[in-house]
Amino acid sequence: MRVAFLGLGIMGHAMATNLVRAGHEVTVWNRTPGKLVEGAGVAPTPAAATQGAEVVWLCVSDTAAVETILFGPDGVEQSLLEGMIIADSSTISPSATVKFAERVRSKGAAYVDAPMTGSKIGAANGTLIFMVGGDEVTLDRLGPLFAAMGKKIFRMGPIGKGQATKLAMNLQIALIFEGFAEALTLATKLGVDARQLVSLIEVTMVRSGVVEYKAPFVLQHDFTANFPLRLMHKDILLALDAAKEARVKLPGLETVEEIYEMATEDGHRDLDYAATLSLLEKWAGVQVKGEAA
Ligand code: NA7
Repeated sequence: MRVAFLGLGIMGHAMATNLVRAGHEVTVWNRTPGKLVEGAGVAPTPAAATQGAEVVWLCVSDTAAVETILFGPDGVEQSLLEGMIIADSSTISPSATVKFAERVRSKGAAYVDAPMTGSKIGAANGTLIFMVGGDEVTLDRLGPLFAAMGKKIFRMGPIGKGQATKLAMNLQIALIFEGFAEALTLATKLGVDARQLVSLIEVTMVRSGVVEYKAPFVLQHDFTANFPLRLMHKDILLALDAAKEARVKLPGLETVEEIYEMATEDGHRDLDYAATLSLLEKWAGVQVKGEAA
């Protein structure tokens, strides 16, 4: 298929690369020029990338970025034709998604929200899991593209439900990790070996995919960004906004949001969200290591 891929960050670059590898005709665009994908064409603007495309796939930071790319000067809308499909893999506001889709549909184009999970490794290996909102006919047309980038698609309902699901998923990741980080901090302060604690977690009902994935990095204090803290913070704020719109109270997430805010003030925004542990360590006056502090 002819695909315009807009946004070549950690996730987008790997996704566009997998589309090229699967034989699709890809044209890329990135706000900051100079990012390339081997085997793909490069366009100077979103509007130029969209010309002649069957599908426009977005993967950028936030709601404002998606809005600018779609509807700003030189945006996708300038070149949008009937029958085109816009798929958005950024994690953004569900209610804004519905509004964007309505505007796109007024031009006869289709819209799908397709956020994903699987992190940088899943994007590189083509094993992402997509949670999607949109109609089934459109999703069927996108089948070959999903297959090139991921291993599973969950259709969660009409437009916006993919984003709503993603917020509910990341809410859990943030809270589960916070529980793990607080447990490690307390245990270390009380003289328990962190590595031993992790070994115990792994064989009990306390275990989780989040801990399994993060523990090796955390025990080595390796906070290189797999999923940057600034993006998890953005998702927490999106979830709190969505909760406010829907009149839902999320007290646990509200507290965790404050920790992300303080971690940001401490200069950790571009590290992995696991760096929120640093704040707990600072408050407790300990450092979580492989052995008791
Ligand atoms: P990254 O690696 O931070 O990449 C973000 C991308 O978004 C990158 O290409 C940015 O372009 C682009 N971006 C950010 N703001 C804008 C605006 N205003 N206009 C156009 N393009 C913009 O994020 P990931 O790849 O890890 O994640 C992407 C999404 O998937 C995000 O929603 C996650 O929560 C899930 P730049 O190179 O900075 O010019």
